[in-house]
Amino acid sequence: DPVREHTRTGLSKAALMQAYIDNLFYIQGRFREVATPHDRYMAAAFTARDRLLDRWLKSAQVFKTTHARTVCYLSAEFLLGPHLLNNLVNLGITRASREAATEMDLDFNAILEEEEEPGLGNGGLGRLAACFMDSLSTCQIPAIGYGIRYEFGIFDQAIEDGWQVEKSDTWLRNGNPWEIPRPKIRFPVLYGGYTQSYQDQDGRARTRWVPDQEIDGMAYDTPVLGYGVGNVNLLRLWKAEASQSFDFQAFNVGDYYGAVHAKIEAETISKVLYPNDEPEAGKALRLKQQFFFVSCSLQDMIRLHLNTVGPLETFADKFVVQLNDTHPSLAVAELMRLLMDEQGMEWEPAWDITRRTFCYTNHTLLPEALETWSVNLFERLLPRHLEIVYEINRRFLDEVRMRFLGDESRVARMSLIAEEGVRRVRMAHLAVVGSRAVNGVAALHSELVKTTILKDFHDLWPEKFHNVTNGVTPRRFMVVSNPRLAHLITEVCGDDRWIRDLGRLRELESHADDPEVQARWRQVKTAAKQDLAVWLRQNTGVELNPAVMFDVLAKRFHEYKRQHLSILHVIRCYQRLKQNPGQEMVPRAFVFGGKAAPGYYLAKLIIKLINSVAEVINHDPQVNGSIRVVFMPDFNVKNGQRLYPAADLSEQISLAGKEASGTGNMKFSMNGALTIGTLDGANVEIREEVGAENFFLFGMTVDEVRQKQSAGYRPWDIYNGDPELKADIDLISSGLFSYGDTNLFRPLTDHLLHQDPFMVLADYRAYLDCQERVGAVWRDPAQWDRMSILNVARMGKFSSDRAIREYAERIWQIEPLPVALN
Ligand code: 26R
Repeated sequence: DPVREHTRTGLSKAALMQAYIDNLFYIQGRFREVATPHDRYMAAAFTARDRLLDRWLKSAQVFKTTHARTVCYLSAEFLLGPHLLNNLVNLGITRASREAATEMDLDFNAILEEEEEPGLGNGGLGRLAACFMDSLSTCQIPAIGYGIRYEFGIFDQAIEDGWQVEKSDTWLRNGNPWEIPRPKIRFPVLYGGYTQSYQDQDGRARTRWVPDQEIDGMAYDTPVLGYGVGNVNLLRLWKAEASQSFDFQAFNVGDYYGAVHAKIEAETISKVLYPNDEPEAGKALRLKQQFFFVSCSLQDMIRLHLNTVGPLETFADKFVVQLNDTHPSLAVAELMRLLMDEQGMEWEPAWDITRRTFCYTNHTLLPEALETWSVNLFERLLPRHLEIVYEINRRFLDEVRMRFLGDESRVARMSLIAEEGVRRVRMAHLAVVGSRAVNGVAALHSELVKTTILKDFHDLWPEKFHNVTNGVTPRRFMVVSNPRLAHLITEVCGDDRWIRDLGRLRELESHADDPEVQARWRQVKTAAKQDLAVWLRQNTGVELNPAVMFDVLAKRFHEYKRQHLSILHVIRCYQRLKQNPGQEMVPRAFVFGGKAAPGYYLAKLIIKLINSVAEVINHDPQVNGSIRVVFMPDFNVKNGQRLYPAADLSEQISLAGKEASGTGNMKFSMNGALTIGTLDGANVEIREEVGAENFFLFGMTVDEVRQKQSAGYRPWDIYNGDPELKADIDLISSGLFSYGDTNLFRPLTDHLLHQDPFMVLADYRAYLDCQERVGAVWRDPAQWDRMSILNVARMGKFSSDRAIREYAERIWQIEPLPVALN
């Protein structure tokens, strides 16, 4: 009976309408007549949130009464993306919501557009954490995500005169309806000062840390509902505040200005996300951020444990803590400190608990991205933790010496402290020594972890090393972002069970050659391209024809990802058309997107080059009927959701051995794009799954890269040996794309000709040849559609549900705990 259905929990159209009207009035304080688009969004968001909270409380009850083993996912980044539609999908009420909106004469899509996304991450690593939160809930694994509630997330990117310009992200300005502040869940976090020895009541030698700064972390909770289940997990993000005791003292001694200053300084800690994927030496604030969220999270776990299960001896049975890269690896030292200094435990039992609690995921092989902190800075901020790290190291190196007698160079390589130059703490070593399990994020990457950066550790503890290939959530990246495709798949497969069991997409295989399915498949793709074209016209002024191939490269800008290889291909197409206007060429729209770290000069210059090439090509009537180039500004989750459904070709062209996994590669392929890619990261496994004949492979293998490098790589010789390559680079140097300025792109061209650390020139010819094959297949639409359907049909492995199940079984030893949906 819809009339009696509860306004805050009911799922019918009638209940949703009533809830929306109530929320608009009682929460936003607005009459419908004067409501702004933002008011409407808030009312809709609260309507969804009410329905989450109902399930959340039930989940919390079940987890508490069963003393459920719980995964704690510690991550400095959670790149969540917009919540509203995702939550409606997981609640199963998209249709009812749409109908409710229509009946109230509201523009449903406009309401969705109004949401400002929480961009609390840089790229792959942060988005992976968000996909994992969705899958943990959907797979019914009790979990808490712990991180930082940055007031400013990743910057918004604008393009001005072809250059990237960073604008500050003000996602909290209009309020965040998805979080629940918990002013009473608050922990002190300490920094600085010194340590001293003392004897406790039993006469035992103990260490006391006398810090000189204390701040508070306050919890903000966001409920994360699984798809079609009652399970809701918690994302708990910490905000830094001045500690109340400190505050009080300062005001009392009459130091008003000092007290206000301390407040500002405390709040700085969670103010802004570092927008880099590379460490900056000596950034004390970043180390403070890492310690801040780690300390709050561990204190929270200990509190939860003491309140429910009891003795800390069972801590590692109650919790398993996954470290998302080394950013939270201070947790190893902090848990030791909490157990010993605060809870009175001895070293051995504390170390036993610590080592049974943590697991560590590595996300990068790039030496420059491996975190180290100078011993000086570490000691200044965390003197007690440095002592603990030294003691862990002393005991660990004894173990190494016992195993490898006399091998002192091995001892030096494995030490937690790098001794060459300024002494530094190696965070990856700390994470490995303090963990039960270590994993890479794709099969190739995990092998390289074992044989290169962590080889010595693999020699010592081979059983610690695992692979869990990444995955992405099909809810957000198919159902939410590509409803037309989801609808078609459901119809062809006969039901929508594929959404939670992605292996069921295999049903599509038998329809890959069906002309009727192909036609509808093509219509769906064209409609998505149409949508993207409208957005791009409105936001960049560039017009794209949805009938041409959309060739898309979207990801963070990094030399190793080789966006410049792709732009060389664009320039080649341009020159061929100019030199031979009658030439038959498959028309393409080249779409680029991605942010560069604000201090990464070459990456920003590559963005400028793309925009400069776009400017020339798009304004040249001789070619712009065949090729167009557009740079989508501000590539983020929301814009990604516009891009993935509209791509025909997905560019995954990193130098082999450099991309740990990639996850964009999966998002594109799941939406029916074919991949042109190297044998790198998860591309290897995607190709295995979809079949070599359905994947455009090019480029050197990891071994070939090694051979070329050790033989002495000379890009200059390649340039001189390939007239087309030479002409492409020379065209950049000529100033054609820079209003005659022959110096603008010099740093880039010189770098390519004389260094080329990511071997763009070495793979150039293979890439062009492969692009020819792409063009040839495009000319045969039935062939293309068949390959596209088979790509989607065979992507089941790349659901983050599969990844989470592998973690649960092989690494976490945790079982699903269903929460009933009533
Ligand atoms: C040290 C610090 C400043 C830092 C270094 C590196 C911060 C952030 C990074 C980014 C890394 C860790 C990252 O995002 N790696 C990406 O992780 C994805 C998820 O596993 C992979 O798909 C992707 O290949 C990898 O680059």
